[in-house]
Amino acid sequence: MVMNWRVGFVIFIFPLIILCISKATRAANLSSNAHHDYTQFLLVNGLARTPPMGWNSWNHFYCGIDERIVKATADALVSTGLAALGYKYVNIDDCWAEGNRDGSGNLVAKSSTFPSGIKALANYVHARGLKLGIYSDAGYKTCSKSMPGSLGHEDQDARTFAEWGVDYLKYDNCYHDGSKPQERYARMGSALRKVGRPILYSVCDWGQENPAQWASSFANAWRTTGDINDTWGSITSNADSNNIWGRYGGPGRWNDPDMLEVGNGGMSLEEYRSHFSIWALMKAPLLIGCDIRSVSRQTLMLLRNKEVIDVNQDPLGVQGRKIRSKAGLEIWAGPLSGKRVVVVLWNRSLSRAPITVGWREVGLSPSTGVIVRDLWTHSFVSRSLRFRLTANVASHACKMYILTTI
Ligand SMILES: *[C@@H]1O[C@H](CO)[C@@H](O)[C@H](O)[C@H]1NC(C)=O
Ligand SMILES: *[C@@H]1O[C@H](CO)[C@@H](O)[C@H](O)[C@H]1NC(C)=O
Ligand SMILES: CC(=O)N[C@H]1CO[C@H](CO)[C@@H](O)[C@@H]1O
Repeated sequence: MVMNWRVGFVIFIFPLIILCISKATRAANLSSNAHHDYTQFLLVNGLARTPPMGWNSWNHFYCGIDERIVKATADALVSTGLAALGYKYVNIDDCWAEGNRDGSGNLVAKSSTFPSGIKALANYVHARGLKLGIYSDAGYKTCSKSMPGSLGHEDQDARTFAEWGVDYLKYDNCYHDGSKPQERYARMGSALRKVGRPILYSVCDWGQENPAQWASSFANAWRTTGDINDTWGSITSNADSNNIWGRYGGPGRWNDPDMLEVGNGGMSLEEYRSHFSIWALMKAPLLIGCDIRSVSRQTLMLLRNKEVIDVNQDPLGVQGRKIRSKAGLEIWAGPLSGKRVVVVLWNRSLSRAPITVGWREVGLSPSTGVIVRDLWTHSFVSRSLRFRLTANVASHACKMYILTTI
């Protein structure tokens, strides 16, 4: 099934738009899940059936990376148990290559920081049951300006990545020629399809020109936002921007509000808990952005919450969304497999307050008895609750539940 993005647009996106327009005119009805009909449309590479999970170097290290750090991170993913929970992509971001291509026009790993080369690194990572991701740019230089981008070298670079055993490409948007991202990103998508190795393709054009509307025929994920940073303002703003495109995500193709900041030190524990919970509910890629070699117990407690990870990796693959918001009171919810519903009560304001969610607003019949599971206390709140649930939520904190009708 090889197709260019225009054909993809007509076959996949156009019906989705019609579906969205017709759905948007109705009240939220989470049990009516027309999206489910589209889960068969995985990309031809078959990847990202559920949102990708792993680690990326940028949020903590920026350009300060080398092969020692990447190897130690791979080891730490295994020793902390994170790898066994699904965090399997070890992704190198910007600054891994020499400033110039070699005589044949190939990208070359930077000899001062990656002296053994990327293929050796891929072997190292693969030997631990993990996968290696790399980074390039749909322009002439990457954003750091320290290495070449792939614009005009798409086929050659895709072949290089495949030869090295790369499993994932994050493709950035700096220093391009002014042409449309639709064209520049489709070109790399088509190059990757030809190399005979499944490479997860992650579009990073910062949401420009609404990639949700055109990237899903050739990419496994696309950024919906500008770069995240380690602040409350950034995670709330990225969550809201990503929320707009909820109906376009699904198995094989995900909205991406950017990599996790959990553990980088700029936010409180409760703020990081909210960040992780909402990213999981939105079916965002869960790419850890802290230094796993020295990760704290508290950070591990968040990142290793299997009940929350299971929401993110749920086979139904429907992005949860904001269903109510008033005076900092927010309810986010979405359907899960097995006719279950995930709910996050999120208090974005400055003091503790009660938040109530009614069964009707999440698509459940009001008088139905519901089993309520708290995913952060790992306990059952009730095994037969009717009508509604109320919780006291501290400032900037959240509660996360799965509702199962009896
Ligand atoms: C939600 O959708 C389901 C399935 O299409 C339907 O049976 C149910 O009546 C709908 N509920 C509401 C409240 O619209
Ligand atoms: C962090 O992100 C927020 C929201 O996008 C933005 O307003 C702010 O300027 C950013 N801060 C830094 C230091 O980049
Ligand atoms: C979601 C929610 O209940 N938010 C509350 C947080 O606290 C402030 C101040 O008490 C309330 O006004 C919000 O409604």
